[in-house]
Amino acid sequence: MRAAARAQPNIALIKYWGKRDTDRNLPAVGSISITLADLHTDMQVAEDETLDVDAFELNGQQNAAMLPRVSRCLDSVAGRTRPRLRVTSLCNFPVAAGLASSASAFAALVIATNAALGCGHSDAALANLAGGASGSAARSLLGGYVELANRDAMVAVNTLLAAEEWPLQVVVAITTPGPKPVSSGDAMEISRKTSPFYNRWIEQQPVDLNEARDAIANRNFIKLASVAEHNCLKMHSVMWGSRPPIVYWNSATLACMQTIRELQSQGVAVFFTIDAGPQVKAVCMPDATAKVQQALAATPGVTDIMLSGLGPGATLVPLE
Ligand code: 2P0
Repeated sequence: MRAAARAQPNIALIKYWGKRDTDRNLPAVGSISITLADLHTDMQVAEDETLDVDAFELNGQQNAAMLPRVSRCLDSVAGRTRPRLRVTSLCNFPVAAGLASSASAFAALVIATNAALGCGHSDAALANLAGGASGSAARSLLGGYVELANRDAMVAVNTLLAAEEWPLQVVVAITTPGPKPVSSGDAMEISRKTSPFYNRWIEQQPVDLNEARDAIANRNFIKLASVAEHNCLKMHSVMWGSRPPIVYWNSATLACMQTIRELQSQGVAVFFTIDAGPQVKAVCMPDATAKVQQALAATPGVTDIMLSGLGPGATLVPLE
């Protein structure tokens, strides 16, 4: 009645923004992401008869704020008549700051819970359970280049390319370590209800997905860079056009984009992407990593740099 799992966050290159069903947390669009190697969440799930309610500890501290969401995810995996569970999460990167910590957390949580309680869910079912908790979590079940597709009332994830088949690097420039002001779930709903660009965003997504899928299949960096930056800026345009506006960027976010533009003009193989937070993720060819890291570290407002290659999907790990 105990199991542990490790999952890595993923970075969307073609973004998920918008829900077509908030109750089941179904995304309004498909998306394509890369799973990271060097950032991770370790999640342990253990039955504990002494508890009256579930317990959730994040990085050594009880976390009451996240507990309802964790308990809902446990219910969805193991049913409401399940025993009370003690959930312990260790995350080696900042949480709730636009670094996809909910993706790695919920991917690891469904895998560990399924194993701890012997629920016997299929991989396809686990993707829907992870996605039900956090849309992007379904993608962290798999490694490398991952596509999430909408299929009727379900999501389905599949690997487009394994990490080692095109081992790009990611340099993350941290510009503010704190949590974000508006959760991405709330922000998506504001966009759906108020942004004049929302419907066009949904309509155009298949075009970007096709282009990115093709670029990945052919390992065409220039083409992937072009469609990923376009898709990222289009998503942020939807947010900026919302009422109230949703602006996750700060001045350092823009400075990092400028740094990346300068590197590109020197022929460095790098592109940026930005999620629901002010951090900038620079995706680059391996031989460009040192140059990209140096340039971003020297950009005003950057407080920290994290490096990661591409890695595997969520897996069970031995109990400590
Ligand atoms: C993504 N983001 O595709 C997009 C890009 C943020 C910007 O998925 O409401 O935590 O839990 O389903 O997955 C972040 O949102 O949202 C996200 P919920 P999630 O990575």
